[in-house]
Amino acid sequence: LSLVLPNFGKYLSSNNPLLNCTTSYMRTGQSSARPLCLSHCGLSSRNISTTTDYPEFKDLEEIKTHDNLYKFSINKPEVFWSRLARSRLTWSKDFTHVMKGDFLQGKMEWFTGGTLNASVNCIDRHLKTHGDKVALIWERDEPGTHSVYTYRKLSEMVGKIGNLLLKSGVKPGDRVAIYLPKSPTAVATMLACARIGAIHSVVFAGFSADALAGRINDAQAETVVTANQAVRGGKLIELKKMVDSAVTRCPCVKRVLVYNRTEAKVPMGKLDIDMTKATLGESTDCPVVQRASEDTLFMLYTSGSTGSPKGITHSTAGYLLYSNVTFKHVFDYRDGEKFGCVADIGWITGHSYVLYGPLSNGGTTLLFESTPVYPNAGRYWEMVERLKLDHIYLAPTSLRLLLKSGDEFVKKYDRSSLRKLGCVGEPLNHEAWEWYYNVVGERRCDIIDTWWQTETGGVCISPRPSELGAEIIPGMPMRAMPGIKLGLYDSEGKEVKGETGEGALCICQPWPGMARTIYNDHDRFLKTYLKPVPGVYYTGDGAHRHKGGYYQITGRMDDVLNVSGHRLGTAEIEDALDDHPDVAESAVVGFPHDIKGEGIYAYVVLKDGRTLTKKELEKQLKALIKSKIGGLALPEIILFTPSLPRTRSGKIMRRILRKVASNKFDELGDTTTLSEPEVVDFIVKKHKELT
Ligand code: 6R9
Repeated sequence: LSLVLPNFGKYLSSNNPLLNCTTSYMRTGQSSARPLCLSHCGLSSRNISTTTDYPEFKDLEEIKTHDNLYKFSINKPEVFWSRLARSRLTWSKDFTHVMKGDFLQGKMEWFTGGTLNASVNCIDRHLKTHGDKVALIWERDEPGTHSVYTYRKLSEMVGKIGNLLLKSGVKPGDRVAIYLPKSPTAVATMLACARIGAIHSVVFAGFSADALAGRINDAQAETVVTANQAVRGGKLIELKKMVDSAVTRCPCVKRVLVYNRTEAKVPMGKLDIDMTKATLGESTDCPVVQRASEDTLFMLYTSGSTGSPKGITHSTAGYLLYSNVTFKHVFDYRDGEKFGCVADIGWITGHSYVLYGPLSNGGTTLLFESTPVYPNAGRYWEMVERLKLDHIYLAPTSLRLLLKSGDEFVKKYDRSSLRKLGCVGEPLNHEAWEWYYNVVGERRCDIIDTWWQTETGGVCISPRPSELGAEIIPGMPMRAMPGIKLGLYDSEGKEVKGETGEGALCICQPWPGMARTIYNDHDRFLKTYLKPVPGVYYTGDGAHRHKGGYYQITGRMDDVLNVSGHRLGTAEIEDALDDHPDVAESAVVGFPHDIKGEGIYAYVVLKDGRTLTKKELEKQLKALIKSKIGGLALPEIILFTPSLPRTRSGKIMRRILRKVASNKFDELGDTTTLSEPEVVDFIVKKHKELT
């Protein structure tokens, strides 16, 4: 039964306590949650207008509502996407084919024959009329400090960095690793890569030197761009030191560009180039390299259930179009508004909704360098008041953290500028939804819970866009985006038909924004996404389809953890633990965590004959994880055990480990068939002592 979809049971909504509230509401109709009729939101939920929202369909009589538009997008994807591509993007050469290939062939191509450049679409085409418009608002870590960058200023920065990259020998198709704090320099470097046809690979600056080295080597990047230091929550992070350490293990690296985020002087070696000095003499005018639609715009590493992180690869035209269109319609972004996505540029959310979506729409986008609690839990709301943000887009984990600090931190600031409240990364639980809607948004703003993935390029499920007054139900992203055909599949790979049901969430039709491959490993791409259910894209998430066809995400079905909205593979953490000379083996699972959504729980088996105390070992294991992956992968609990529960054929029973970690002792099931049933009693006893 589980041949097709391993781990199938993991998705069931009952396994995710954060969801229970909403699920039971959906099932029983009880709870304070009610479908919200948001007609009072006026324009924000207006009916579709083909003159203002989608001018590219104004000659089509059949499109009057969002529902019509959705059906049209699914039935005539080529017309739908080609019209949008021609009107929303600027091409140096028009395309000849809209789409080729399918999921069964394992190769999809969009807009072939066409050429374009992403930096031209994000900057140059706005310069003539909008050169003085603010492109970036940089909210620096230091509270109360921000600066603004116009499109013209950004264009000059991109030109200088582009010329520096060219002069240093970077060629089209080369990979450039970017390990920078969220800053205008980071955005300009990404766009400079796009301008000269290089592929950027941004590595989140919270990852360790080892993690960075792994990503540099996998991409064979010759160029690394970093900063002397980063500043986060008032603390200095020695980025350049990390790069120095990483580069000793990366023979492919030929140059390291260093941006000075702080005054601190750092040692500079023979590969290092001071970016500030080196760009001084460069021209602001950088030649544009036109790219074929399917040329790679960027790659971004993300965790999978096995092996090392995968270099998810995105195309130039398809990705750019998808981030452009979803940005405009999911958030109903209007000209002149300030969009505040607080995600780091090291994640896909930062790529699509800090950079490519907003800038390709000529919008004003926020670069938030700090944390939600620095200097206190009022940081977001003080910033909203000072900058008059129209939109905020954040992770549920930060809402769960902030709501614990009380409403005063929110209420003392004026939030009347806010129009839409978005979130992404993990299920938005009921309590956090209510708080976001009632307290932060004063019951005025739509809550936009968006579901998507690094691999999907942009939002695929979201309550908006939708009809006038359409309900928004707490706890679920609800509606498929235009062009996205969703399906649920059972453990045998058969589609779950009917209005309601539960199963593996799949996308049944290609869309332009989807990842094209895993860098240098197309077989892994096919195996992970296209082979589990032949003919559709397999997301790895489970979902529940409710009445009305609304989707609720129930969580990952594989061994991927979602810790504070960050994806982490259990295998990566186990690899780091197993590197310790005293560790014989380990098994890592997730458990429900109030704030992080999921916490990390490590079961560790030690070798015989070690001399260190458990306390000392625990310290060393944590240090090891920090150095191999980064602080975001630190386990909450490490439980030392003489062995792990296994089946008689030797397979680790992760299901049991998860149940113990979640305190579900009465759901352990029959343990008598295990090879050493007594180990379960030991683990339960130890767990109770530790928690
Ligand atoms: C954009 C992003 C993707 C995974 C995804 C799912 C989880 C994202 C969610 C959500 C419930 C939502 N996820 N949005 N779960 N509700 N609105 O987060 O990309 O880092 O690749 O993570 O995050 O499990 O599969 P990424």
